Amino acid sequence: MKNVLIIGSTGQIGSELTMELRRRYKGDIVAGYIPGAEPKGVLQESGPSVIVDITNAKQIAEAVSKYKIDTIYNLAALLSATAEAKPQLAWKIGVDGLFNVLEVAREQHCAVFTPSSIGVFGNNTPKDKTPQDTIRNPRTMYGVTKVSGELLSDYYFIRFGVDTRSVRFPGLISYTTPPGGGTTDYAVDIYYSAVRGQKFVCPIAAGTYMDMMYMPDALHAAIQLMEADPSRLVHRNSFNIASMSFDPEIIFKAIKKEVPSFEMEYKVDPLRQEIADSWPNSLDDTCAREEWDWKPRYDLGSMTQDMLSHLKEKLLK
Ligand code: AKB
Repeated sequence: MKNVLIIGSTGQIGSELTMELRRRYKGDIVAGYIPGAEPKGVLQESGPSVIVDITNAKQIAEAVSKYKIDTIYNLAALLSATAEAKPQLAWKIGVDGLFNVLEVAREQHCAVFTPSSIGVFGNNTPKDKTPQDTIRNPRTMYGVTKVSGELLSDYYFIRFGVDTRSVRFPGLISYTTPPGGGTTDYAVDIYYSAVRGQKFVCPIAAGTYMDMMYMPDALHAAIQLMEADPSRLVHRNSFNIASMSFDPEIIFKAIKKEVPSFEMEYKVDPLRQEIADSWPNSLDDTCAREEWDWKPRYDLGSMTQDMLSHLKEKLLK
């Protein structure tokens, strides 16, 4: 029996993670949302939901107490490009919000999962096969909030024994809920253009490599880490995880193999390009593999076939 609160349950990760947790666990899997982003359809019908604004500590505490929550998945965040446009709000949600969650977890004895990101790394970090323990000096507000979140989460574990765990997600690709305001969003948008029969206008330059991951692997990583034997964990906040690294040309070619008429042109967005240039080309995820048996299931080819077939169903029905 597990009672779980998902903060940010209607976002890109939350909408799928909530359903996956409901499939796996008995108990209350509670979808936390903010007004204006209410759960709909099966997400709303398949379990309890509650208004939880991460900036409101009282709301978090009341939801945790009401549903006897043992684990919080804290998915509230602004993605990298949006965080540059709204740095104050990004801090308020990413750091002040996390502080609220950790305090409630300390008082009410919950485990906490908070996603980190490849955005914790910056221009001085080794670019290829970026190690687990290395320089974290981002120059974006998104990266600053993610590094702060990693440090704060480790502090709560060391100082108070709160069971905090985290992974550094790469760009996440899914056909369910689109991301918004991220630097890696192009790798989702490109599939929508291919299925709609449109030419894709790519905001990231050819030759820009970033790590990416298919959503089923990302969900599996979060849940597998939270279920991992704590005695094996040398690291906690946060683990490098990886499954594929590509640039726009490589993903374009993988899609064109399935959709021969597909075309792409470039119109580089300077903000997103600057952020992408500061991120690693690829991560070394050896520690995640050794400490909790992380292993991705999808590569670019199998993800592309799955994405295209689901998007055809969704968009062309
Ligand atoms: C973004 O692009 O901001 C995110 C991320 C890699 O953390 N998808």
